[in-house]
Amino acid sequence: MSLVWLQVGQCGNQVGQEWWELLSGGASEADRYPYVSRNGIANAICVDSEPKVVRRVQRLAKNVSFRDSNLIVGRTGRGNNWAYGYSGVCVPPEESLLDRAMESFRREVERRDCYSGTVLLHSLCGGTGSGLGSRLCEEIRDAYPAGHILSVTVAPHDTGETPLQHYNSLLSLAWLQRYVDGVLLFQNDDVMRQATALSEKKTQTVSGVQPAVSLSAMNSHIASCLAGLLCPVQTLRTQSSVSLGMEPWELIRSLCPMPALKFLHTAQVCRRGTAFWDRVTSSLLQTIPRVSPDGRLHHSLSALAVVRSSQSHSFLASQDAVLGKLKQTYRCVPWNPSPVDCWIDTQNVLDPACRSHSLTVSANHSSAADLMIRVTRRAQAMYSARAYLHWYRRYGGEDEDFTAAFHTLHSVIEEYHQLGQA
Ligand SMILES: Nc1nc2c(ncn2[C@@H]2O[C@H](COP(=O)(O)OP(=O)(O)OP(=O)(O)O)[C@@H](O)[C@H]2O)c(=O)[nH]1
Ligand SMILES: [Mg+2]
Repeated sequence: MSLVWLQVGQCGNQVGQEWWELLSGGASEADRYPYVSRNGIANAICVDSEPKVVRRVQRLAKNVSFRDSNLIVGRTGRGNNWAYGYSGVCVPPEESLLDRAMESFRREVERRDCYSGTVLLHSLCGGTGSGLGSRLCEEIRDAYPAGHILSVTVAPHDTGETPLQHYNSLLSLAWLQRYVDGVLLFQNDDVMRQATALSEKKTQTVSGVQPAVSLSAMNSHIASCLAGLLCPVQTLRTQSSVSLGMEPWELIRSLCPMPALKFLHTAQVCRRGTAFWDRVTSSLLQTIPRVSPDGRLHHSLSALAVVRSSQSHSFLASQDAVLGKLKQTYRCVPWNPSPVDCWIDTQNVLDPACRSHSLTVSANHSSAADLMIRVTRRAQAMYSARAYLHWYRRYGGEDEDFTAAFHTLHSVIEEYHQLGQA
């Protein structure tokens, strides 16, 4: 057991809730093992500045329980203000979420045979998820420099959430670039499209009526992508079939070989019945962004395909063709000698009771630069007008935080653009 799972803020905890539901819904003990101890206790810490969501996670969890000392809640939210969440300001001070979270974290690390790293779930623009999430990355990196940090980050809808969403996203993205090793980036507009497509498919066969997609359906899609990538796979088991729970760290090793580029785009297709892998691959490839709004072709540094299916033998027959198609459509850089890694498991943890199969692909992909361009442009326009800055100053936010964050994101954008010029 090597991992600590950390859910921060409303979004982090709600996505986490779907994740625990998925793991409880039929995953074998071996598939749950890196995340749930043999005594049924989740290796997780849940933090939020308001009590409601964490309490719901605890109430709804089936076949999994949480240590009471790892449920860390405050009394009031952080008002969608990154600086409020980051500062750790708390009244009374002894209830500091930051100190309590770090103390629980330390105790969790001590329970590990060998601590290898943290998976952190949070949003980019809520005060707690973005601000406290950023601060926790920094503190954990400082206290446990040898451990990995994999962030699972939800970016807001493109427009219409809060006036502070661009500032918060700017600062959180910059902190992630500095302190974590890999970022599984889910953008709410994209997640909503995918979840809508899935629910249309399901209900067409039942009633032909198109349902509105719920937050829970969106979170369930994110959790399904996470399980596709992070649950144990046969490929990484030892010869005696033991899982060491190395999937999150092997994912980082495979997808983020260069510290300058660490933002990952994930897509997934799950089907029942006989597996036709070329069709599954084509369906998945239809969902990935190929061109940026200013007409640049997207490129990838590396990609990882995870196949989960009782029909994995049929995948072996078409493996070369599938990986070739992924390499071509993700436009992997020519100088990476083995850009597409592939892991296989002989069961589909996403739908274990049925004859089903899934393909999940995560890629270090230049579409992340599109988000960063939107965020930096809008944040820059507000920053030049000095709009809302007093809200950040009130909690210790400084001009330097903003200017350094702009600089960091401009460099990342530039690095992603360079991929296309190789
Ligand atoms: N996909 C998804 N996005 C969510 C969910 N809850 C909130 N968000 C998004 O997260 C952002 C708001 O962050 P929250 O997580 O609600 O905020 P918080 O971390 O609790 O911070 P404060 O409430 O400001 O203290 C917005 O972009 C929302 O669209 C969720 O359950 N699923
Ligand atoms: Mg909140």
